[in-house]
Amino acid sequence: MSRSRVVSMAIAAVLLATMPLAGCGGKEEEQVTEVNFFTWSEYIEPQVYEDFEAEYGIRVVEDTFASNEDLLGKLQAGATGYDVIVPSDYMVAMMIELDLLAELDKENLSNIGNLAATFTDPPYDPGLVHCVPYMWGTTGIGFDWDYFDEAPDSWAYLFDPAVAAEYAGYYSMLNDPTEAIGAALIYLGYNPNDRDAAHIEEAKQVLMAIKPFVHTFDSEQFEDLLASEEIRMAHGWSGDIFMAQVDDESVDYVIPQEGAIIWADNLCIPKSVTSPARKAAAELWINYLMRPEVAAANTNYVWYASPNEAAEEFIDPEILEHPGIYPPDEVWDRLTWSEPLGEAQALFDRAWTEIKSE
Ligand code: SPD
Repeated sequence: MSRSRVVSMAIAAVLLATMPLAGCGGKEEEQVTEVNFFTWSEYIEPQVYEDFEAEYGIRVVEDTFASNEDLLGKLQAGATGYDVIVPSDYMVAMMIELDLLAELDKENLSNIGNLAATFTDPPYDPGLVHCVPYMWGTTGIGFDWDYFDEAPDSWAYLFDPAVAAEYAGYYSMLNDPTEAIGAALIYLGYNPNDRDAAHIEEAKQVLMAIKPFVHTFDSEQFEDLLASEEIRMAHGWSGDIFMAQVDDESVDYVIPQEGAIIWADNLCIPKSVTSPARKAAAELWINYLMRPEVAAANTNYVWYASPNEAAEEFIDPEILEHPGIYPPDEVWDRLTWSEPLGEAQALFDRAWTEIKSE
């Protein structure tokens, strides 16, 4: 694309984010100076925020959540201040069903063509009407080689009391019902989306049995706990574990042989964003994140796989060729996407409340 075309698209985008207020005869303009971004912790290269503000004069204000369920709870409780949110696949589907997401204006998303074909028509949002994928990864086991002779490549390391007892007090579980109950279901030989009440009860019992061994249920600091060796093993997300490896090279990550959850996190705009100027600014931010260099800078920082094919030439080869980040075909076959559970969601929620409270 020519430089003048890039500049004119940038000007058009800024104009969109500075629109006449409806009903004011076009005399007053709503100046959008901030985009409120509700996302997972440690999910953006900090320089990206600075570069966006320098280019567009719009500051991105970050707030973080620890699980999809926390995000949903906030929106359902009436939070209206967020302009861009980052739900995972199954949660996008649930939010569409609950009418919580705005439709994206593709006119404002000139970079959408950078996405790999695999990610342009996902089952949770066919045709990317409400979201665009940001990062994807897997959920497995992080560990520290200083305390293992072989990789803990089975969920039994977390869930079989006879095995897990050796790591009592030294491992963490994600503070996330879909992930924790899902992993226990896989350990039991079931699908992580199993809706059978008896199977969910079995998974609950597995988690209750190992609860005394668990150092902490945590989704935001497990990578720091691993790097500092306060824990030796963590149920965790691939990229966060590899970020810990940067600080402590004895940290590693394994996808258990029984299988694991694969997921994609997505950029969406809540339906509560009704001002056209605010929505345009949110789309400006989403479009910026899909620039190849920006998408690559984020992947190079967070160690998660990018759905952005055009970014690949800027992604560190060490990441692109990493089997723990871009799993080979034989591992793909063991991965399962989370799905909305419908009425069985209540069974998961009840089991989780009991696990956390008893
Ligand atoms: N530090 C960013 C972690 C993002 C993890 N999102 C994964 C959700 C899978 N259910």
